[in-house]
Amino acid sequence: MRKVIGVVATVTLLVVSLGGTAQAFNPSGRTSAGALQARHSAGLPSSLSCSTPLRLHDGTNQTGTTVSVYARGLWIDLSAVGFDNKTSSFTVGACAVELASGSGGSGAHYTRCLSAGCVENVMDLGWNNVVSSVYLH
Ligand SMILES: [Ca+2]
Repeated sequence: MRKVIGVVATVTLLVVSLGGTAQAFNPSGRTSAGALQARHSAGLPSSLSCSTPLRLHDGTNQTGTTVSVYARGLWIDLSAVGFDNKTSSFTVGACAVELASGSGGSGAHYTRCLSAGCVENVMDLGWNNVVSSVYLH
C-alpha cells in the first residue's frame, strides 16, 4: 500500500553570499538549471555553490520528498527546510559531503558514501531518519 502525498515537494536550498551569508529558501518548487545558471552568471562564486546538489530523500531508493543542497563550506541545518530526521536515502552531487546526526555538524557523522556521485539507497544501520545537518566541501 502506497501512501500518496499528492505532489512530491522538491525543496531547494541555496545560499547566496554578499559579504555575509544569507540563506534563501525557495519553497515554491524546483530551481531549474537555468535559474542556477542565472545565479552563476549573476556572480555567485562557484566556491559557494556546488555545480550539482546533494539530494536528500525522505524515502529509500531516492524516493519521496527531496531536498537539494547546493551551498558549500558551511553546515546546513535541515530543520531550516523541514527536513530534520527525515533522510532515508541520498545522492551526492559534484561535491563531497559530510552528514551529521546533530545540528551544525554536531553528534555522530555518517561514515560511508560521502564522495562525489555516490548513491546511497538505504542508510547505514541506525541512520534512518537521523541526519540533521549536512556540509558540502
Ligand atoms: Ca525518511
